[in-house]
Amino acid sequence: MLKFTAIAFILIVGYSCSEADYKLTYFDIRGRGEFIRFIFAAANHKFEDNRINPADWPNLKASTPFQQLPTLEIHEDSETVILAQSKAIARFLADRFGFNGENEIERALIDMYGCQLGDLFDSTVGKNLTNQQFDTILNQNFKFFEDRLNKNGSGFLVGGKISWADIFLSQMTEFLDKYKNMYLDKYPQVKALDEYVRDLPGVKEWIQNRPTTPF
Ligand SMILES: N[C@@H](CCC(=O)N[C@@H](CS)C(=O)NCC(=O)O)C(=O)O
Repeated sequence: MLKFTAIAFILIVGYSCSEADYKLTYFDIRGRGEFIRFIFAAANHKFEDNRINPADWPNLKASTPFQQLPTLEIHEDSETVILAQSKAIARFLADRFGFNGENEIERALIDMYGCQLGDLFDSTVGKNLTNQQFDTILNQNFKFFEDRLNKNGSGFLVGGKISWADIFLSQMTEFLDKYKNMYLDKYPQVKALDEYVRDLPGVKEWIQNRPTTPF
């Protein structure tokens, strides 16, 4: 009887704790996928980094929810869920891994900053801006985040611990390439946050081992 109970317990616990498998599908670039890869890295959580060849995209496109990438396949308890929209994916993983604040207000602020960073990506990366337009947009954004970090005082954008918005901000600085230091030297709080994120053991390891891509 004892043996039976023990086996049943193991089965029930094993079933209810079955771990999810994650497959992130994106192109072989950092683009809109890298901050999601950073979230996995910061959480030290493994995932399948499925980088598709542009030649395979036309065939795959129709099978994605909005005919765009990234997508995240979640395999859990013999079910598969497919998420699209990079920020929805980020929020979901942030909830899972503890990067989404402590209450509704914190989550709303994290969301607001994450959306702003998404807009910053849309208005700059791959856009044909003049140097002056680029400089104005970046300084406006960095100044905003520098002020938030100063006001919050914990080194993070919201509350007392790291959130997906902090991770997103750090990852976005990579798009500045060789101009990164030139900008970040003017915004010491943003620079310190960026260094903190890149120094997390999982992120550090990810950056050392990830594929090298031009952007
Ligand atoms: N709002 C979407 C935008 C996704 C998006 O624009 N994906 C681009 C790559 S960065 C794409 O799939 N392009 C290929 C296509 O539209 O055919 C998100 O944040 O995930």
